[in-house]
Order: sequence, then C-alpha cells, then structure tokens
Amino acid sequence: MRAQVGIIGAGSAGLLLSHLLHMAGIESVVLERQSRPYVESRIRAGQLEWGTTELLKQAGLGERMVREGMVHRGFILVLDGHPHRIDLADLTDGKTVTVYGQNELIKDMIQARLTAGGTLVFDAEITRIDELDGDRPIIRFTHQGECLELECDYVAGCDGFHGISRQCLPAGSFREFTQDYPVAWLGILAKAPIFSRELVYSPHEQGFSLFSMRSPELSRAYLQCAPDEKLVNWPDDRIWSELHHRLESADGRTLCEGPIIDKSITTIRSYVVEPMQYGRLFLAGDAAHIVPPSAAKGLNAAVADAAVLSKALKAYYGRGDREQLANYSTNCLKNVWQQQNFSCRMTRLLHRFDKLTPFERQVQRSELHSLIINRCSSVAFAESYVGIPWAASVIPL
Ligand code: RFL
Ligand code: PHB
Repeated sequence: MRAQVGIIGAGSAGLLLSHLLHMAGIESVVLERQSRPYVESRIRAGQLEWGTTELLKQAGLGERMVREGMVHRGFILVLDGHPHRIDLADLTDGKTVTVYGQNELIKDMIQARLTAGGTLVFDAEITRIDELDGDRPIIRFTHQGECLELECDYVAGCDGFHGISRQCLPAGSFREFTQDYPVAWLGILAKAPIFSRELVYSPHEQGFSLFSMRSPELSRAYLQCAPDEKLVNWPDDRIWSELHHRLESADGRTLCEGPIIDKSITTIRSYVVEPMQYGRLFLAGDAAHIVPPSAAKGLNAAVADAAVLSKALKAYYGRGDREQLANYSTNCLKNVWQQQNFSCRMTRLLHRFDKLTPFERQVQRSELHSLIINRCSSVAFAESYVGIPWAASVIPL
C-alpha cells in the first residue's frame, strides 16, 4: 500500500487529520488496531470547546453535533452546599461549550471518511515503523493474518497514550514531562434523566464529583476515588449514594437514578513529550500529551494538533514549503502547555487532597470563591474553560 500520509490510530486526532487532508487534496490511509464497532462505542470525552465546534462546523463535520449536541452557556459550581452559576457566555462575549459524546463524533468522522472514499483499515496491528529518518517511511502491520506494509511520505502518530508511535522516537531525541496526582476518577454512564441542564462541579469534603450528560436521558457522572481503587468496591447503590451526597445542594434538586450502563476508573496524570516530532514522524493528540480530565481538554488538544498538522502538510504539498512542518512541535506545544496549565489548575482546585494542611485547604477554598466574587478571576477562568483562541492561528483551514 502507498499513501502520502500514513495515519496510525482512528481516534479524534487521526480521523480529523485524515478528513482535513482530504479537504486539501492530500490522500492518507488510517490504520486502527481496534474494530470499527469498538472505536464507535468507546465512552470517553463529552465536552467540546468553542474553537473545536467552530472548526468541526467549518470542516463539514458538525451537522449532527449541531442537531444533537447540547450547547452550554454556563455551569454550576457547588460550594459549601450552595450552587453558584458561572455564566460562561456572559464572561466570554457569548462563547459557549458543547456537550456531544466523543463516540458520536468518531461515528460522524468515520462516516465522512468512508463517504468520501477514504481508506480506513480497522483491526490493523502495527508491528514496526521503519525509515523515519529517510524519505519513505514504512509502517508494517498485520491485518486478517497477513503481514502488510504502508509506504508513505509522512507518518502521523495519532495512536493515543499507549500507542506504538511515541515508542519509535530514538532514545535521546526527546524529553518527557510528567505529573501524577494522588487521585482517580470513577466514571459512570446511566440511563437516567439529567437532574441539571448544566454541568455541576462539586468540590466536596468526601472528594470531588462532577455531573455531566450525553443527552437529556443519559447522565454521565464522575466521583473522585483513590488511585488504586477497584471497581468491585463500587456496587451501583454505593455509587448513587455517593453521588447524591456529593452533588445535591441547597436548591433541593434530586439526582435521578437509572441503570448504569458503563463504569470505569481513570487515572489522573499530566504528560508531555517534547518535541512532538522526529524525522518524518509527527505525534498528535494523546500520543504526545495527556491532561487530567478535570478541565475536559484532551480531545480539544488532539483536535488542535490535527488542525496544525494538516495546515503544515497542506503548505508542503501545495507550495513545497517545509517551514510549518519543521515548526509543527513548537506551534502545537504553545497550545499544549496552555491546556496543561489550566487542567492542572482545575485538578488542584477541585479535588480533595489528603496531604493538604488545614491552612492549604482554606486557601484552595478561597481560590474557588474568587471565581464567584471576583469578575477578573472568573473572566480569566471562563476564557480558558471555553478554550483559548489557539484556533485564530489555525483557522481558516
Ligand atoms: P485516542 O482517542 O486514544 O485514539 C487513539 C487511537 O489509536 C488506536 N491505537 C492504535 N492503532 C493502531 N496501532 C496501534 N499500535 C495503536 N495503538 C492505539 C486506539 O485504538 C485509538 O482508536 O487518542 P486521540 O485521537 O489523541 O484523542 C484523545 C482523546 O480521546 C482524549 O484526550 C479525550 O478522551 C480526553 N477526555 C476529554 N477530552 C475532552 O476534550 N473533553 C472531555 O470532556 C473529556 N473527558 C476524557 C474525558 C478522557 C477520559 N478518560 C477515559 C481518559 C473523560 C474521561 C473519563
Ligand atoms: C464529560 O462529560 O465527560 C466531562 C465534562 C466536563 C469535564 C470533564 C468531563 O470537565
């Protein structure tokens, strides 16, 4: 097989990149380890920044998102048992965020690629990537028992945190930055009507909790738990009891219960590799960086990388201009570190950390209060929450 760009991974970064390249007349092949039903049903992110939804609409991928996604003009912060509304639209000149399941977006992007005649190979297990230093890298993979190879000009490593691409960076060519947090998130998806039309963030004595949603009938919720927590310790009745306790506030609204259809524990960590490129390999999305889910930035950062990379490849194939490719990592990392900064801040603000002294806990509370009483603080926070306008340098596509 041969393609101009070989893309490893059919997640948000890989599929969007393939779509944007197609719009620019550049052909790519996407190789994905999992099956199509698996990637289309994987429950993960839900919240899209303002810039992400604008980009998806411009790229012709936003039709169902606009119809079915839920536009949020604010969220609720519960402090000391009292709900406070953070009015995002008011604080950011009308900007909003959209709640739309990552798996729905993946379905839309797969459909768009297939409709346009794109090549997506599912159940493709990558075994090696060769010649990254040369002119023609080769991705070797197995598919339906056969050993195959994809020869390309460039390789986009969009295969998530546990993928193979990052492992192809030669020792000594990169630097890693990591931060672990002594907390994890237990996430559930339940067939239960939503009890709040907006997200509810509750930094509680018992640990942080978040109420989110995927549709008016599908509630998504998270509970802070210990990093080594096991799902067996969390039968459904314990989860509901904790959610009632941590999320309900003085407004008297009661969380609606329903069958839990998905349950998982996510570790919370920050990670960045620098640079995000080597030879003809470019890393994008979780393959290059991980943020704690607290601020809902991971998918948005993956979308930003895909947009920057597609633009750089377009400059190369269109005008022979290699400068943007050379600067790919530098350009992405500006946005990546903004996202890390805000995600780290939100993680520290919202969770209960046992090692904090009583004094440090009061300081943490006071910082949360400043979001309610200090307009400058809440404007800065809201601007980061709806998304720093990285897109200004990327759009128009
Ligand atoms: P993905 O989505 O992990 O896709 C990588 C793809 O690569 C495939 N793959 C391989 N394919 C071929 N060969 C190999 N050797 C391969 N190894 C792996 C995988 O099967 C997969 O299909 O990475 P990508 O595209 O970089 O996208 C990143 C986002 O998925 C991630 O950052 C978000 O889900 C993070 N995240 C959130 N982000 C948001 O922007 N908003 C949110 O509201 C939000 N909520 C969340 C989240 C992540 C969470 N978890 C589970 C970590 C909530 C949670 C709980
Ligand atoms: C989600 O719906 O999965 C979600 C929303 C907001 C967050 C984190 C996760 O801050």
